[in-house]
Amino acid sequence: MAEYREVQSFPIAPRLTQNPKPHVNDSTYKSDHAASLKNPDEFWGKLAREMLSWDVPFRTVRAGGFENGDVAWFPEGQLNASYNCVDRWAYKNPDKVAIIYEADEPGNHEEVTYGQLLVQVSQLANALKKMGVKKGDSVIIYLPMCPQAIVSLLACARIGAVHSVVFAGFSSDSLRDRTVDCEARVVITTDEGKRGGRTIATKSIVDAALKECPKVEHVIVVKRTGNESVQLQKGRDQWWGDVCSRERAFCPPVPVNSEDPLFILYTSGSTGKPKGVVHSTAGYLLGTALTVKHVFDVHENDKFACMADVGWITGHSYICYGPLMNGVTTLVFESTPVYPTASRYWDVVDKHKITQFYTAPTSIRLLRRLGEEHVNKADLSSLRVIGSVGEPINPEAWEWYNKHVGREQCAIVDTYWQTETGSIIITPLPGATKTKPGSATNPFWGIDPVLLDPQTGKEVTGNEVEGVLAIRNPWPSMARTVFNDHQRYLETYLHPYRGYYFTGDGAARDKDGYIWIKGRVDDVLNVSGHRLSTAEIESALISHPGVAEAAVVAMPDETTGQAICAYVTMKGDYDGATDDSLTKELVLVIRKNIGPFATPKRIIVAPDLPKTRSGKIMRRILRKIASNEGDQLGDVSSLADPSIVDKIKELTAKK
Ligand code: 6R9
Repeated sequence: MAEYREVQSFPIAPRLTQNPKPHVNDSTYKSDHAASLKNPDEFWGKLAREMLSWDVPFRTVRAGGFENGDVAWFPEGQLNASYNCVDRWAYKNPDKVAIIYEADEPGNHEEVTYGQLLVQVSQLANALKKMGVKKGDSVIIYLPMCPQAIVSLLACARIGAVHSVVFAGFSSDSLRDRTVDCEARVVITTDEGKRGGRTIATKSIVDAALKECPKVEHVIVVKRTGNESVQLQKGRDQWWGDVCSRERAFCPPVPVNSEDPLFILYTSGSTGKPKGVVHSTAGYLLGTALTVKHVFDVHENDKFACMADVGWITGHSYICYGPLMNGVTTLVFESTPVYPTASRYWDVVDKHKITQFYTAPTSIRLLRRLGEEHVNKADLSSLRVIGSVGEPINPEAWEWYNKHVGREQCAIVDTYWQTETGSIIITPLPGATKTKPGSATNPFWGIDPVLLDPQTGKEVTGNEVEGVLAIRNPWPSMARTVFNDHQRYLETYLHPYRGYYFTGDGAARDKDGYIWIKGRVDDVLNVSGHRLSTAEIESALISHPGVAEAAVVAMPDETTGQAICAYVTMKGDYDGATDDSLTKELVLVIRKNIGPFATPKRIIVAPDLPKTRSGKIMRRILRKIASNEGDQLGDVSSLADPSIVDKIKELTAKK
């Protein structure tokens, strides 16, 4: 624990001691957190009435629990997510900007007001209805960053349909699997995408995927580049513009039950098959609304910029739902931090006078490496709160972020959460929490985190201790199930340690009770904040005809946090490619099966893998070797063939 002891602690940021006054201070944080655990019904009941608009009020605040995985919040209530995100603000102030769309090419930006958003959402919702989409049906959204992505989410929500966004970096195979799994009949995509000056052939990826999705009847295509070679398939595909312009500009929102699903989002777990995490409506909206308001200290005229992609949970909660639930302006950013130059983020903040900025440590590390001159020339005085998410942020990156982006004036919030938690669960609050670089600090309201001994499952109490991170009590925005596989939900989250939600992360509590997240304790990798399962990558590798076995482990990487290192052995009779071209083939296999973002940094062809006598691959040993800790392997004599360790070390050392 020594490493957590002597770090510098930062006081409340100067800009948070001025106007507007922050919503929360140290004493209100503490008393509200205590109240949220002591009287959850009263605490959450009040907030749900204040922050959500209900068609039918709820009577019960909480029902069910962890034992059967039947958690329900506000169960008798009915509401509509798109009404809550759009109509409320459109009626009050139709000209207020809801979305700023910053296109890939600088200089191209568009604004969508709340009034316009209501029309666009309504038209698409009407079109979906005409295609036969009903309450409870799933719709696949395979869109790069564009305002239509937000419109699509909300249009589904408006008619009670369940959206399932597939990140537009996924391959056609991944898209196919997800489309089949959630039984979608409609897919929304673009002709092509634009990112960092490159063109992405989204429509042709959809076409390839749909060859094996017999249930899909309709594809709606947003015209992004207008490339004429992109073809529409007759009877199946239609342009977004054509589909929407035919429709009436108002669609009545369909009230759904609090517990009806709002969306499915696939995420990687410790087995090869991605899980369709299901979020419900009311609890999720409350969690995202409340965290945007308090974790980012959002006020009425703020402009919120979350640089994630809408294909991940961060985009769902902090580009779409959370900011719109607060009626503020949200940024949809199509480009990358380095296009056309490494000052792109800062130019955007400066140009739109962004007040909250939210990104991942991997981008911060990249920009730090590229030099201060890019950030120093921008006027960033509009910023008040800057956030980090996705992986542990190392203190050097935190301090750079604080100094060069926050200019030592802004609150830095290192926010810990997961696809499954729906919204932020461990985080500083800008007006309340003294921060320590690298620590996500304290639980948000309603969250009761504990550290468990991984062997005994007993709570590790007191300070200066470590364990696996679990949550003692249900909270409104937690995922309710895994689509079509409730058993897997129970086995993954609720049954490993009975009575707790298990996060899959290890954590430490320091002398002041602050929480430090240490990373996954399961077979999940975190590359640039993207979650990947080792089993998923291994099964892709094994699909190559020559590969006999594959073992994938993480290796540390200065920019991406972790990088993928794959060890493979070839079948005895394989006489195909040489090492070099084989590596290329294997990269292609992974790109096809998963997507380019899952490309390994290293692929090492080995004569064998370290195995126990019962034939289990010892990934622990490979992990050490890949992390350059090959001298700390301990006793390897129990391996089936201990001599393989030295051979693998040698191969790994060779670049
Ligand atoms: C929101 C999101 C979840 C995993 C999670 C953990 C890691 C996220 C973090 C963090 C340390 C933070 N993680 N935020 N680790 N500090 N502030 O990223 O969701 O893609 O599901 O990933 O990311 O390991 O378990 P998701």
